[in-house]
Amino acid sequence: MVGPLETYDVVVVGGGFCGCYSLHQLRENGFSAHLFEAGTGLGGIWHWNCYPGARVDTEVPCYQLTSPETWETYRWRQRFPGRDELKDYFRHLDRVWDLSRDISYSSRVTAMEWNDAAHQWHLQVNNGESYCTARHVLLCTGFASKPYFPPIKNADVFKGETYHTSLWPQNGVKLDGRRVAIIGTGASGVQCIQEVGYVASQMTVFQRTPNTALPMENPDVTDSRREELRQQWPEIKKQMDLTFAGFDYEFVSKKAAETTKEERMAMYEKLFHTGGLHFWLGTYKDVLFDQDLNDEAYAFWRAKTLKRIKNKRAAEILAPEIPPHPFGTKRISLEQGFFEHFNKPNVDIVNLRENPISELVPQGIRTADGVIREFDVIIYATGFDSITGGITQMNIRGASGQYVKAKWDHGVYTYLGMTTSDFPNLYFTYGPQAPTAFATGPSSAENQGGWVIECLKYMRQQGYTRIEATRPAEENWREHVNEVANDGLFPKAESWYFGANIPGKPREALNYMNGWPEYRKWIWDNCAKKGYKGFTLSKLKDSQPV
Ligand code: NA7
Repeated sequence: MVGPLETYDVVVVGGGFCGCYSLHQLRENGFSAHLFEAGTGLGGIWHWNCYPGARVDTEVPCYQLTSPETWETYRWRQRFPGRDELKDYFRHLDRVWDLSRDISYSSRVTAMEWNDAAHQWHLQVNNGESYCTARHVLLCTGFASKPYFPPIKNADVFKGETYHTSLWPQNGVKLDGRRVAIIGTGASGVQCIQEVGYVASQMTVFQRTPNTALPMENPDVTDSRREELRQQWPEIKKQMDLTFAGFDYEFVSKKAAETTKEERMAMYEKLFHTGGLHFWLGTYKDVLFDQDLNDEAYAFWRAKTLKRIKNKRAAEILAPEIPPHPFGTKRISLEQGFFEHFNKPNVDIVNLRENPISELVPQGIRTADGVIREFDVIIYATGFDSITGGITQMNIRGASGQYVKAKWDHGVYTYLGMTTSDFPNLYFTYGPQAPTAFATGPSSAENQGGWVIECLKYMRQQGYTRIEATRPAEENWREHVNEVANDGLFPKAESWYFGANIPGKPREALNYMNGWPEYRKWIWDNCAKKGYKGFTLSKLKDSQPV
């Protein structure tokens, strides 16, 4: 634990990909930096997400940082690494970069206040257990650090055990032979269900919206494949820089509308069997813009999926004839045997659209039809106050005395998805109005963390001690982000991409949906290379610039 009023050039909050990368780069560039991490270890979401089956949906080698000293010596074991492998990767980063010497673990930044006289942030850790100051603060709190519990009536009367997937006990939970309810079928729900389904004596899934999950296809990375990837990595990296989502594959260059149905079916067949997210982010781009083409892609997915579900009632709930939303406009998950679980006699599914949960009772869950189902364990796989929650929950007070939460209560305003006016010298990565939903931790770390560090170097070189986004710049950025997001089928879905998963949250675009190459033009060509256009820079008299 650092002592009271320790002063740093930069405080980094959060020890996931963005935090690790930024801490290392800051130190390499001569800044004094310290990282506060609420968990007991590195990994960010991969520290907290230790529920059964937790696994990343981005494939190796794209899901890694690109500094040679980190990838040259790491041996990935699976195409889509599981949680233990990801934690192991973070231990590797720690070893290679000696990160922990500048990290305080079990240390949550609970409040921050800007001191305009000193051009400094004053930070409070663990509700006043310790304090420090920093000229700059970089929030690397990720897009999913504030878990969401839906307001279920009498939630506290249940006598069994309840868990949220993202707050899962690090030493595990006994589920073998127990009666388990799982609420939610997003990415976490699907992964959890397909593991719990093997061990629970009875598993009931409470689904609100079907998940058009795609087959993961997750072979081990053989020695020869690993060697092949190592040799191809410099080329793969170049390719990743050119793609929409920072993967090593891209949307098909041809428009679906210019193809025959036979061509499209052949393409869909190939993409579907490639596994991963290819059928979503490697398909024809106009599928996400044209309703007829989109319906066709859904019908393809449905036909494939129905073949796997023998139980007719479950099939209609999991893969209904009418799509719940245009295909691909909510986050698609990857699955491994998920649908087959619903063929088992001890697995049931409740369609919450027809039969919502009315309340919890001591022995389990009562649904609107009056039926009580009894459970030993209830698992909330109900997601997060995504993208903004990790920032707004921190009590951050800006130059005018207002809190970020209050500023964003009726709509998010950021400049370039990394800063917000009235909060000088505050930066965030993997957050609102950035490519977040179609990005990965590593791509956000290097693109956005890299930009922030260049900005700090520029300020140091020029003697600036304060930088603040202007209001017009963030108004323009907000307008652009919303304009791009509303062009296509995405707004038709009730998704966290638009804040729709949290009751009362403003409905607006929380992601920049034009992909990394366009985003990079904005942050570099239209801003940094123009002397940080859209920002006001100033100097503190008699101050040592950092
Ligand atoms: P998600 O993807 O937000 O999924 C949350 C799930 O919980 C989803 O199925 C929701 O249904 C369901 N949910 C939310 N509120 C309720 C209520 N009130 N009643 C019933 N069901 C509810 O979170 P995950 O943790 O799975 O994944 C987060 C991201 O991590 C994921 O997108 C990947 O990027 C990785 P809904 O669909 O809203 O009807």
